[in-house]
Amino acid sequence: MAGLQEPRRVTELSNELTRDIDTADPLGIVRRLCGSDAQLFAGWGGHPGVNDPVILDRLWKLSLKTAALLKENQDQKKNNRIVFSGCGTSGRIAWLCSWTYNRILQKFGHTPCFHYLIAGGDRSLIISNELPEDDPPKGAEDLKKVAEGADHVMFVGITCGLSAPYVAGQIDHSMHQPNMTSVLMGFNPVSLSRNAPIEKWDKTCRQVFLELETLSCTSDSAFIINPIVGPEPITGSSRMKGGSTTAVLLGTVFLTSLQTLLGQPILPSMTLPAREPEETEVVFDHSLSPSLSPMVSLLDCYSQTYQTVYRHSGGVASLLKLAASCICQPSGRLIYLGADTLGALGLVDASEMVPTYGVGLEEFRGFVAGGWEGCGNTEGDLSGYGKTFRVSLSQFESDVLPSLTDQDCVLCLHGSSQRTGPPHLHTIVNKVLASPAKCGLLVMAENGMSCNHLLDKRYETAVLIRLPYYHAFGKECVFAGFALKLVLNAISTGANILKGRVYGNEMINLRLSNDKLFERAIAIIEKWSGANEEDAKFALLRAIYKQDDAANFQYRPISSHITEASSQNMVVPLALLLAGGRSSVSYSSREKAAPVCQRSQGCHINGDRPNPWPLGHYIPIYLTT
Ligand code: S6P
Repeated sequence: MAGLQEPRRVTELSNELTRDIDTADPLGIVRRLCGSDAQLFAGWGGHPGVNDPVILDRLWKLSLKTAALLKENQDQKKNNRIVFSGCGTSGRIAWLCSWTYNRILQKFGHTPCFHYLIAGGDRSLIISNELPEDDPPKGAEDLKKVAEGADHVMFVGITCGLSAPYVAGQIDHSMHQPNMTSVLMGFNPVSLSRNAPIEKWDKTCRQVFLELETLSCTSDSAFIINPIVGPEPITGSSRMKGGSTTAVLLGTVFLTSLQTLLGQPILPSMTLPAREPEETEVVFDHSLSPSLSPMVSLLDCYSQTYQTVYRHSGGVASLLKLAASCICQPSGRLIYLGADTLGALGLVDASEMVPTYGVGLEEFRGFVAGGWEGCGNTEGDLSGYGKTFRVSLSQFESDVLPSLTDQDCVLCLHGSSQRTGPPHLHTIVNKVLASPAKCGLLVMAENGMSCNHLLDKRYETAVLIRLPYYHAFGKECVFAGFALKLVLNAISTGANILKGRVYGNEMINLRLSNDKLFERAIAIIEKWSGANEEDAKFALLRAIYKQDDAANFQYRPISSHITEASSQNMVVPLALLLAGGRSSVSYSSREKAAPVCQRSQGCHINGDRPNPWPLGHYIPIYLTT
């Protein structure tokens, strides 16, 4: 446990801009997310942000080092690899970015050299499989495998909270290898990185990351990229701002390196560096360095994409409202359909709902044209693992389409440059439009492209977002993907808020699937019940083991509590009741845990919800039918 005396990590703090997000209507939710996302570019709390010269300098040095490694592959036929790695959302962004950058290399006749690792393997790309996150030796083992036979490996370990033991194990390995460069990416000061003991390991994340930080002062084989972007809009939900910042930083560094290698501008309007990067004297004021300007322009493209998305707040709110009107129904579902990177972003957004809000696997789903084929994932077709992994449009047609009702919302994700999209997407969309489901359309449009062909009056809501920047290197939907991530995050988060799964700005029905989430649950119980840490933990154990006296369970390792809790729903709400002394386990478990749509449905979707809901009122409704 972090302990009470330990300051909380920035990524686990409550964001003051969203503290009342659960009382807001759809537009109010989107506006609050806009404010929180602004911190991605503006920075937070006097710490260096992404636009701070200190961070820009590190990004620039990293992009130079990468460009040099890529050049060696080209000129000397070296086998240098770049490996992005992380857990949960960080691993998913690692996948999407490595896939995109490899396609760019291939397009220009180069051999792909980007790899990704995700704790738990490819299955974790779309399900919450968070226990492997707590396993440093497995992290190191996965890294050793992907590094086999490489001349040099640039390892980029991503952990938004500087908290994942899996990544700590990898950094601990990589920083002691002569042929590896170690890069740690996360959004806390290193001094606040997680310091909890790790089962079956003799170090903490903080010990490893501090060692890397020291090394980074003297060696060009160690980098810490940790701009502070403020707390998440839903406390601890690093899929949101953490994931977005990861995408922006990886793009800023690695697209710049690819530009240097390929001699091709990322955007047609961009100019190439005036001098060879090797000759560049890196200065802290980037306006003085002509070579730095393409990298900074790229960062500005992301920033303008963010602004453009939120200039469409009304449209995003109307899609959110449509989705929530289904999610708030007893068996409502939200289903994303799309192609290519945009379709894959739908898969990713849907997959994050289970651990964050404790929803069922079927409630949020994504499907992508062609399924796993062409998704650039290491293990190829995963559909054999079961229904959740059947993600192609044909599988949607056979598994889901026949069961669509008017409680379902299907959201079609289009890029304008995809014309009508792949023929199969077009056919399926027509079938969905003829079904009882509510259909929404979201088009990420390139400036100047007509989108009339995509519009169909059978859509209940259609939103078109025209982006100033869309592609990178003429084909890859880099900025469209970033814009779509922001919009989908807003829709799915908003739908869960309106369903009543957020209290204040806390995810109070999180799934306890790893050590970090166990810690977070205790903090939530402490905060809302007023119990101290020890009592909060005891209440949590009572809720997990469904025993009023959980004394026998206290000394078990946390991993066994997690194993017991990870498949249970409503653990934290029950623990809150118990910690507040309002109930006994036997009383509460006699009551059926029920969806909370009774309190939200039909009221605060339309903005007339009592404000605020007192906890004493809220929790009993949550737990009883
Ligand atoms: C967060 C998401 C989680 C995290 C994962 C890694 O919204 O549900 O899956 O991505 O726990 O976190 P981190 O801090 O190591 O990137």
